[in-house]
Amino acid sequence: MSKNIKLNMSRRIRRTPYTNRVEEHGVSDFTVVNHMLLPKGFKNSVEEDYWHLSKNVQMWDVSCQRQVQISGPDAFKLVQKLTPRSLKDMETGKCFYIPMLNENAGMINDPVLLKLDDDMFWISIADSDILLWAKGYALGLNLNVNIIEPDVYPLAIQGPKAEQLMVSVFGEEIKKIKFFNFRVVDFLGTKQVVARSGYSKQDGFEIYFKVHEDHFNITEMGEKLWDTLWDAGKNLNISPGCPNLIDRIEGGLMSYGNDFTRENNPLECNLDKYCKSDNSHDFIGKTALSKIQNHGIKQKMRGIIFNGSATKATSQPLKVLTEDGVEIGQITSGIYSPRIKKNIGLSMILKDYWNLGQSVIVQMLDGEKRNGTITSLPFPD
Ligand code: THG
Repeated sequence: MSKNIKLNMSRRIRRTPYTNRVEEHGVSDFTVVNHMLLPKGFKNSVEEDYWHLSKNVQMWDVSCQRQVQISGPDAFKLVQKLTPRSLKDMETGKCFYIPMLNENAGMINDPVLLKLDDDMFWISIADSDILLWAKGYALGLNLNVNIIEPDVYPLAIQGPKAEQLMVSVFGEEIKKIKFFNFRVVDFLGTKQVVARSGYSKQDGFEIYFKVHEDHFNITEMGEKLWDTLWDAGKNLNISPGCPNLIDRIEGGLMSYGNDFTRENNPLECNLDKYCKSDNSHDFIGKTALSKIQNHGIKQKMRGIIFNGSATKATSQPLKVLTEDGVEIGQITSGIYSPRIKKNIGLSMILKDYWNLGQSVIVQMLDGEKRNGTITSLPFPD
């Protein structure tokens, strides 16, 4: 598509409390996730942002990680039915990465689940309409739950200096938050959920900024949070940022809708550890999943390192072939890695070819053929 075709902005493409700030910082483009704007880049190249993220601290508007809040007497029962991962031992204050399946064991989302209380959960979703799915299922089962999308706008603080920045704003307690745990901290008299997590392989935090009833001006409060963090980060070389494609691919973090879809089951996505076959609980897709567990899978997500000039971020999948021209997969996220000094990509690969070290051919969009090798995920250091 030509560079000067613009996406028409309308109310359906929702702005966030930070969009004004993001625009003031010179955002170059957006994508849309969960019907909400997600910045894709600023003034610097993806590569400059990658190096900055690996050494400093960045602030990301990830408000599009919408929360599906499930509360009430049947909340646990419903949430457990939505995932093959057992939540039996999940404690309040924990974050769990959970696959969500349809009746065919196809992936419909891969959110982060937060347990706020025994009868209160947030599902921090990737790009599909889980609010409707959960409501429909609860209605069908006649469960006693309340399901809403609360006014929560996650702001991510990512990078090795993230802890230092967070401590300066929220206090020493921040240091006690372990990976994939959260705590409730104070911000200007409001209670905010802060988790140690984020869509990168760097250290970092996600502030699930919530607008409380007595603050009807969401944007004003959001900008206050943004400005407070920004001012505290100036001496740490803070910059605005967004999920970085190089860092994400190197880290083997998959993107729903890009790297996997409803057509894929969780085993193909290397999510086996969240789908133990000895789980006793019932969940959507259980019968289909156990069939797949018994019969085995046909393809699996792998890393590919490939030669040739530095490729820009893939906008369309690149075919992966054998030397004889048999199609064995497609790279759905790919880019040049300045650390590995080769092009890298994520691809589902057919079973006969998924062994590590297997030689493959990557076909560029103009037809050019490049030599490549299958590698493990995350990419080796
Ligand atoms: N943060 C929050 N919500 C999200 C995302 C996020 N929702 C959408 C999307 N991202 C969900 N996808 C992922 C994928 C991977 C991880 C988080 C969200 C992740 N995984 C760790 C890993 O693979 O190393 C650890 C998983 C674990 O130990 O359970 O961080 O980024 N709020």
